[in-house]
Amino acid sequence: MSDCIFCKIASGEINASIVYQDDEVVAFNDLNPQAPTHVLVIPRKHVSRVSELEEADAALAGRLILTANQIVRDLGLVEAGYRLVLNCNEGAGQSVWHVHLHLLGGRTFGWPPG
Ligand code: DGP
Repeated sequence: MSDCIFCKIASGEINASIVYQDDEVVAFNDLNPQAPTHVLVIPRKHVSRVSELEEADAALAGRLILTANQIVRDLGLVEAGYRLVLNCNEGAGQSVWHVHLHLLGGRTFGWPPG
């Protein structure tokens, strides 16, 4: 989508601190980190919100989680614990309309989340 900031990051039109990318997904550091490690994992395909993922996107949705898992393994964060978050719609705090998986690590997290 031409006016989507995360599509522009995926295409390289806008700079981001990219930690991983392949044909399907891009992972980059969040501009406003909420933890020592805060990476966003996005599909290259534009999907506005997680509720709009369809059956045909099953492998892609799984790829987001597997990519996050690889990043936390590379960073040595698995044992300490980490959190994966998908905010859907404004009521849950979504502010960018392109599916993104938050990967948060490097500190302890409370429950329930705010
Ligand atoms: P959410 O609130 O779940 O929609 O998360 C959106 C996140 O995206 C938020 O943590 C800040 C981050 N973000 C917004 N704009 C940019 C940007 O231009 N670059 C990067 N790296 N992160 C961004």
